[in-house]
Amino acid sequence: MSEKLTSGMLIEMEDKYGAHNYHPLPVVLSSGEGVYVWDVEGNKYFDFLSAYSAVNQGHCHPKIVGALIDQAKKLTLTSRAFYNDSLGVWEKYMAEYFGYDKMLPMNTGAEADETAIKLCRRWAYDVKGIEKYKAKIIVCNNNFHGRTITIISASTDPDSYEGYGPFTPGFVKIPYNDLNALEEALKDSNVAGFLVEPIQGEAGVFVPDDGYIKKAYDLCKKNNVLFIADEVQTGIARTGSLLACDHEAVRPDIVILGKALSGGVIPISAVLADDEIMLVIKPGEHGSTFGGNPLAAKVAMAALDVVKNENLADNAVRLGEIFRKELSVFNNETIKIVRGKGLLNAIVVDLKNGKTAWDLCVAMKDNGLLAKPTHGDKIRFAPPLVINEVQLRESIDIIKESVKSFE
Ligand code: IF1
Repeated sequence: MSEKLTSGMLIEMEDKYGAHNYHPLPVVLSSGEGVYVWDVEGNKYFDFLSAYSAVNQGHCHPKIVGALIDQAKKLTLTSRAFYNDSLGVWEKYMAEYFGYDKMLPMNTGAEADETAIKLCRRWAYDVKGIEKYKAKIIVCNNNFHGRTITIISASTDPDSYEGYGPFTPGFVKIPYNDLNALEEALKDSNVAGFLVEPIQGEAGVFVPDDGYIKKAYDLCKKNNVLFIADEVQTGIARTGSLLACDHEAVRPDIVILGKALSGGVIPISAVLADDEIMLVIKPGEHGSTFGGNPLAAKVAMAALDVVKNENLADNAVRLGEIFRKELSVFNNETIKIVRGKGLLNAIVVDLKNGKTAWDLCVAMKDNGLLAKPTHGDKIRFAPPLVINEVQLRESIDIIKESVKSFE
């Protein structure tokens, strides 16, 4: 009886009834498994976005979905007005898994970033002794930390902040990958923190020079400033180590996690820190209705078990090297730069005849692979970390064929 909704009808519906805050590729997905997604017409695609690295463990991973279903039948939400039988277990699990005294659970990446900013400011006044409300946090040009008013106040991208003022003060913006600029900015004794992405995702997977993170950390320590790593996108094995900061053996003072902490099943984020920092926030001073709910606790533990049990970090190292090598030696006019770490990669393209990275993404979609352009000429490639070598090589062939069709 019921009429089947086509892709065209569903796109029209979104256009008519939904806010226009996105401009998706014209593909309407209805199911997913591992590295694959299917559209409503039944076409199959490699997912090379992985929901912006939230689906590192692959779509609908049975262990994670199983944990979700089991817990959903028992208890989903209690609020933090009461204890629940899962949160403490998860907190202990996180402390042992990541090696921090404590965690503070939230839901979205932006909320976790906000939490880290609050922790940093409270630490500035209560521990470091900065004069009240004078604390500053250093951030980098071209950062992406989320969409709240405070976070866009730290943004240098007009698409993110333009038209939304007045803005939250207290941010100092410096160039990324520039240790001299950091050293200079750290001379201000009101600086309390340095908030940084170990690799800039939205900027087009911009990987800083080797040693930047370590030297930046050392400079922060020298100046009694908190080194705060936004690992929302780079964390949870995406770049080939559990955290991207692990590549330089840096242990940040505060770690911000989101996205793949749930394997893309429900929104789960968290902040990790040791007691000296975490305990500056007292009961009633910060929180969230859903943060720390038992469903999230069980899903996050299952999602992190999968990362370890399936050696996703090692797989990201090995397949990432193949991916970059194959596309680098692929001799053509179009791909100007191939860069990234682990399975967080991007290409910078130069297309002729007024064609854009968007057109190339549409062509790849038609050939069975989904990716999204960012900032005009860049395309990010970040498949689920459960991808195997055969699937990766098939995907590389699709990318090459699509590129060739533009030459
Ligand atoms: C969208 C980008 C990726 C993040 C880092 C915090 C957040 C994000 C390092 C906030 C979110 C997203 C959000 C998504 C697009 C996406 C993105 F292109 F915008 F930059 F992944 F590369 N810190 N990143 O990357 O997390 O509140 O969204 O859970 O549609 O806006 P959130």
